[in-house]
Amino acid sequence: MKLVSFKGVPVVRGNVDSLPRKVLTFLEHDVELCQPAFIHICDGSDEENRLMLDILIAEGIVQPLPKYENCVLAHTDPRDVARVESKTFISTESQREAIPVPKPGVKGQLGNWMSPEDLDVAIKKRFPGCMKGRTLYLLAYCMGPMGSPLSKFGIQATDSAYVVACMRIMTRMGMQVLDAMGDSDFVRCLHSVGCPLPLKEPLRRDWPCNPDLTLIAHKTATNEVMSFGSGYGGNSLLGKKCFSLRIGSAIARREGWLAEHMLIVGVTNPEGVKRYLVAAFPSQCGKTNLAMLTASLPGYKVECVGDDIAWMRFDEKGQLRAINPENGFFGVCPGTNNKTNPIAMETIQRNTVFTNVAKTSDGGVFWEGLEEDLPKGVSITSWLGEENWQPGSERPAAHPNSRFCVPACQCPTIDPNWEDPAGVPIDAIIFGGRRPVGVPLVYESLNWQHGVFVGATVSSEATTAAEYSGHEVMHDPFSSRPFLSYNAGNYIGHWLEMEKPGCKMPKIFHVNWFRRDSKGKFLWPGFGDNIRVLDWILRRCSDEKEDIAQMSPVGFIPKKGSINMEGLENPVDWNELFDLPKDFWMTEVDNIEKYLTDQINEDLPPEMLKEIQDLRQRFSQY
Ligand code: TSX
Ligand code: MN
Repeated sequence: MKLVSFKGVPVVRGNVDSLPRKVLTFLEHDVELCQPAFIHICDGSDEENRLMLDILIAEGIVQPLPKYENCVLAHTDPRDVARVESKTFISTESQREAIPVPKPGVKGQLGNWMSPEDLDVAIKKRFPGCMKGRTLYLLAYCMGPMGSPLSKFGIQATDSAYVVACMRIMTRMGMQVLDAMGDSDFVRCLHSVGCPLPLKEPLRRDWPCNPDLTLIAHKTATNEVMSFGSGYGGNSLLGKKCFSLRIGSAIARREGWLAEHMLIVGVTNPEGVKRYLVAAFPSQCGKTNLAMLTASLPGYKVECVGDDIAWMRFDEKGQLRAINPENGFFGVCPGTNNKTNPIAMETIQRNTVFTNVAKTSDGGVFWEGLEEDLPKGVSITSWLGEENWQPGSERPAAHPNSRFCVPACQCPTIDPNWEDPAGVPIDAIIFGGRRPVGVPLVYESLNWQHGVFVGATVSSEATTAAEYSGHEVMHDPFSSRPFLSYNAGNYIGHWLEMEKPGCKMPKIFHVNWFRRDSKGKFLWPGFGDNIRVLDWILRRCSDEKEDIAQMSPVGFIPKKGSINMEGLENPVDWNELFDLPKDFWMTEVDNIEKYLTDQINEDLPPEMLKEIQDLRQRFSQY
């Protein structure tokens, strides 16, 4: 074999000479900085994927799962299991571009900023020589369908074969992208696990990472991402949160479109009318479950375009259109089962990379809430390697943030138009949260500006990291708090500016599947029955004006009986579901006002102050 080298580094796979000039410049810089032992230009082929999995198996990072077809299981260092918000930074010239300056004495919650000078220091402390002894994999990928004018290219250099295997699933990656790229621009992504060879200290569970020095940095002005020290999920699969949301929303602001943390689905009613909608929810609200909904109403069908990210822009006719920039699902395992999401269960039977779930002795996977009876004599080994794990054990079988990584095309309900280069037409935008009290099942905003306010004030019940403090309702504007890459005030401003003459503005709704009665019981059955709410929403978007909505202080709510409740297993209490307790809402308005003015302060668009006043006014007369 002829060994070609680049900057003195052997190229073990791929042809450096065939790379577009700009890609070559990028590679040159990263090779000089990181000093890898080998270079591998990824082609995205099945054969290459096999090679990656064989390397990962040999290194003890993944193990095969013989119970399924071409599935593997990875276990990480227990210190590297999730995105780390505190180590995620946006670097811009001025701090105020990236994050608002909170009121004096208030701690900002809307992102972390680093000066370009400090970032340079941080990079010089981490990246020089960080790939010594390792292979630099060069990935060329496309976010969005190949050939779509809405898609964007990315290049990622990484020293993790696990990242190569997952990026191949989550993005369109390989030769076809390099061929299509030509001299186009691309987002520059550099990733290292931060463990040059020889190791300074032994790996834990064979998983290379560097938690002390973990840093995920974004230079939004130049479309660059630099990630160090973590091999997991959003920290390392840079096409996802870093590119599609953080860099993406900064590009979208400049170019006049929206990059949002939203699922996309198509809903067909019994009359055969199909409409698409997008929905944003904070974590733990079942976004992937809604994206893969099995409708409980006869004659309805829900098809999935995406479960996490939507890139949206108005076309020349003024119709909002959306693409899913991703090529796969990176979903949370615990809680996924044949009742909550049978479509996901079917999707993950093949070609899936599982991470941090438990393993069964017959070569399968297991997690909390799988609700599957194990065959006789089959035992469980927990994600931490605890053998013969038993239910009720002190530690969970699977890590709560354990994941499946699977190609979207394997989803049985993937929408036939999911890769349409033009995107799918969007008629409704849904925001939602996990709200145990006060917030009705569904309401519709009064207009676009009020809808933007609804998005800006999204809150959700979340288990707080600290001890057993229980659940607390946390603000999560546009369900994008961890993904904001420019000043949240400007983010709201950008949403307001989307409303333009000639654009058909989609209606904006808010849903809450999680309201509880005084005894703590859920008032709404949720899951497949959510189709009843989607149906009401889409009837509101229809040209046939049905008389199904009434004005309320929060916006339009369904007229009693206008949501189809036929065939529900148990009757629901309509009055409780749509009750708007005045005392709760007066407090809620105060909370919203405090949060927005504390956090966004001088950068809060005055339109939001007007919406706060109006909401308070409507309730004070209620
Ligand atoms: O995903 C959920 N959705 C959306 C489904 C399309 N979950 C799970 C949330 C954790 C990720 C839900 N949980 C939903 C829901 O609509 N609703 C609930 C609350 C709930 C849980 C159980 C029951 C009813 C409501 N009923 C029984 O257990 C019988
Ligand atoms: Mn997400």
